[in-house]
Amino acid sequence: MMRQAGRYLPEYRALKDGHTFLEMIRSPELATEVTMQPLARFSFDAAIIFSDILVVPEALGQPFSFREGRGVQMEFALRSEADLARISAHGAAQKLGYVYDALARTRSVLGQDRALLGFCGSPWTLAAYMIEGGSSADGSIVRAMASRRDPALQKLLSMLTATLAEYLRGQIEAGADAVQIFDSWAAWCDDYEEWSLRWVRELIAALPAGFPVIFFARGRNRQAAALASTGATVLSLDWETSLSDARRALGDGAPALQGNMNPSFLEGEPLAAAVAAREVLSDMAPFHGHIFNLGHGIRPAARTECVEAVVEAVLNFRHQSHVIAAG
Ligand code: 1CP
Repeated sequence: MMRQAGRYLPEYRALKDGHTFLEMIRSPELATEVTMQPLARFSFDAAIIFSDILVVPEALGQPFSFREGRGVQMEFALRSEADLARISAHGAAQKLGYVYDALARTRSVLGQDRALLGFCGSPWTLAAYMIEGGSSADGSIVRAMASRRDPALQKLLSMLTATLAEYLRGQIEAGADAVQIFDSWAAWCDDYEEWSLRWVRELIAALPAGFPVIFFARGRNRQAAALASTGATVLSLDWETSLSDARRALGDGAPALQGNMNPSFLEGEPLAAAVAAREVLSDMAPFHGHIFNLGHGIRPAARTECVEAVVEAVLNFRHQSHVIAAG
């Protein structure tokens, strides 16, 4: 599940009492421990490495911290070609050795029956953080740069794409079984093909042929065919659209679809959560190529009883469909 670690688990909160988030992601031992926490509780069949998309801007020379309350703050904002001199792609992917170490460590304790996911932000989404100078309500600055076709934005996207390609290849070498690309601020992109999709396509093309890539583009679920044109193996969709509608729009075959239960069901009653999970599964039962997941990250208010109920519902559903298939 996306963002499977985090504040909904008491054991995560306990670890966080003694360490900052940044300490935890920079320590391969702690990152492995946090990655494994939900796996010890629940029968998930994949783990996503505990890290953050913002480690890449940091490796390029633009550190980040957390704002009081909510959101992230970059140490400075990139606004012009002159500002680009403050960052450098040189050796950036090598500075992320702690992520590769965490992946290798996690791979060795995870067991062969569970998949390990690496990840990164999309070039556009990372550029948005770097240009806005942190979390933003509307992305107005990066949007304006795109609409005037600012060469600084083009250069930044190109630099990010090259660095991300090296970074993902490092993750794959370290043992990731698949990688997920998060385009969380896809909705801010007025010409989506020009400023995001073509860079994602270039990034995917730079990975080993056939390596599984999952693409998540928040707010773009209705454009599944455009998302598929990146060459992604799997599209991760939220609950904005039904998976079966997306499947029908795409036709049979690749890409597979991941999703898309609304995570707010994890904050209510376990029975209702199980019903919601079965609805997603039934919707996709007539089709091949579905990976059950939440439609977005798990939130701090999620109840472990609800997560448990959802996992059970998924396992039982799978079992039933196998029985039906066998009969
Ligand atoms: O304890 C805490 O409060 C830290 C919360 C937290 C966590 C658990 C942050 C801060 N990052 C993470 C880990 C994380 N982030 C993972 C690892 C998997 C896991 O822990 O289960 C992943 C895959 C991410 C991805 C991520 N980080 C995205 C893309 C996914 C999405 O939600 O759209 C984004 C946009 C970020 C930036 C980020 N990191 C953290 C926060 C609070 C934010 C969002 C800031 C904003 O709203 O702009």
